[in-house]
Amino acid sequence: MKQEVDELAIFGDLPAFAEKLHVGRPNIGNRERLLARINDLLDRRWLTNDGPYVQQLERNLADFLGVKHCIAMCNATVALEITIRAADLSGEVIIPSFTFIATAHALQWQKITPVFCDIDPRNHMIDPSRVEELITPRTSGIIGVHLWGQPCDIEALAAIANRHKVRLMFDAAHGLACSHKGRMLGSFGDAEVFSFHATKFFNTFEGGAVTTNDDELAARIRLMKNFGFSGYDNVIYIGINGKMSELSAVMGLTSLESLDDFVSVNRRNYQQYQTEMASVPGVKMLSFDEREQSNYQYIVLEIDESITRVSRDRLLKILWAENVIARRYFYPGCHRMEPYRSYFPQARLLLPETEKLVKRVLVLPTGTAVGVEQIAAIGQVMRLVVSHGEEVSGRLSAV
Ligand code: T4K
Repeated sequence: MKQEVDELAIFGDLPAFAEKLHVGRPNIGNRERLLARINDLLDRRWLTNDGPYVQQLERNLADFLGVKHCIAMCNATVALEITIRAADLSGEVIIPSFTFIATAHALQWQKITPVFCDIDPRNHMIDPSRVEELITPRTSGIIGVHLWGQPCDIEALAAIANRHKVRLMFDAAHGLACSHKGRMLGSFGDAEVFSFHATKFFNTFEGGAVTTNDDELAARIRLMKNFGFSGYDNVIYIGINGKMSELSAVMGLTSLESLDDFVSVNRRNYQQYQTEMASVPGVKMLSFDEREQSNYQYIVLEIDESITRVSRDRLLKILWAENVIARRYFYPGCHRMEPYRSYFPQARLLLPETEKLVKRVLVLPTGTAVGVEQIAAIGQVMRLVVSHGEEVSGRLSAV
């Protein structure tokens, strides 16, 4: 015990814990270039409504992703809503329950029923072998979610969508700069939707984009995100305000220039975490496929409580008390949140893998605000708590 007490004393002095380490701390590009662009947009007095910086960002992103159309938006939730409407989805749409609530809300907001599908426990994503049994005459589409920046089973979902003549879209909120079979996410299915929220690998403060190779769909989405205006004084469609501002666009253009730096810091952090977590019993870390391009933005652990001597939730509290603001994404699953919990009280019976996974996952901080020494310190805390359980955890923190 003496050694642990000594280690505990060291923890108190570690700079890593002097301030909070959050999951989701934004990656920020070159400040001078960003401020110069902000000055420029102020000088031009063109702040929003398809301004030159938004157009530039759309072109640069479309080139980067190898897709015909990129339509920048105010956030991914509105982008999902608009795309769902532009693609004429109705009735029921199959999605995973293990996702951020926005995937489900974007449907329900439009009175379309999200039908929750179970996940493959190996990669946490929608399990294509469970999709087909959920298809009914009311099914109009499938939305796969590329969780943690990893592609879901695109080919299997495309085969099902083709067979049943339903739309296939992807929630690619986590997926910028990630590839599938060497091709960037962004041009699969009928359309893909990215989030550029502050917490994402690439951010525009708030923001998002729809990408598609479908000319007609792109044209409808463009109209819908601008109230349905087709030129001055002429509205030809029902629309909403989904526009991205110039301020967001300059943040995006600046972030794009730093993308390689963001990836290399995240990859370094990921490798450091791999080393640390290899020696934490009962903890498995999700790995990225090194043959593909990844943004390494999510450090995702699965905690096996039958091996660790503390529960996942106790571990989370201890980490918080130690200023490591880890998260239980996407606990407890959309099906256990309102209104879905009330609408589908039996949904959990069809989601056994989701039910297990939401109790196991813990996401740790990474990104350009996190350094390797801090990760090493997190590793030390995890090793101590997990191997000595309550005995040590009571001393580590007052939670
Ligand atoms: N689909 C999927 C699969 C998604 O994950 C998301 C969003 C969407 C769709 C919808 O995209 P958007 O409409 O947002 O573009 C956060 C984000 O707000 C949300 O965008 C994201 N997913 C989700 C996974 O995470 P919360 O409720 O966890 O946010 P919050 O405020 O707790 O912040 C998360 C962490 O980030 C905290 O530890 C604090 C830190 N943080 C946050 C902000 C905003 C910072 O350090 N700086 C910041 O500026 O949802």
